[in-house]
Amino acid sequence: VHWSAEEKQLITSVWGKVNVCSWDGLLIVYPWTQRFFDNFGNLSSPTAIIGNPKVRAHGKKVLSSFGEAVKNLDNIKNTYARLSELHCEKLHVDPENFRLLGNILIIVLAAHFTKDFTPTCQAVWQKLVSVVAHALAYKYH
Ligand code: HEG
Repeated sequence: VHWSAEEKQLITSVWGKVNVCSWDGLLIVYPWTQRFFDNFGNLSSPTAIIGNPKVRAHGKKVLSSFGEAVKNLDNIKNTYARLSELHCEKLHVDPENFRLLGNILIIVLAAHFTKDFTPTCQAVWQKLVSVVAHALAYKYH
């Protein structure tokens, strides 16, 4: 993929300012995604999910890993090669889940930035989450 200077700027400006809670959103909005985390303890309600320290720790891990894409926009596929293998071979996570998470991330950004999350800004974020989901699915077979 090619990123214009404006696109890069829109990505880094938004990412730098937000501390996202998309991981909670994934487990709340798409409850079937909880099946990968049956060792995480209480996920019985939105409040339980938001207050669950294991969910929080994992959300930080995933979102900071997403930050690697922001830092390596021109090399996203290589950045996630090892993680793609891990999610496929060891974790058995259906790659559809990467797309679901991308959508939640965009909704969280829209809710946070409201009017500043313009259609142009959304367009570049749609592109980014789709490139990330594609990179994470790349090593699946
Ligand atoms: Mg994944 C572990 C990144 C989406 C399920 N995920 C991890 C780890 C990272 C990561 C960095 C730790 C790897 C390690 O221990 O070496 N995950 C990551 C990214 C994204 C993503 C960047 C999407 C942007 N993960 C994702 C989704 C699911 C999932 C959507 C399932 C719904 N991840 C998953 C599981 C583990 C990881 C089950 C292992 C958790 C554990 O038991 O510690």
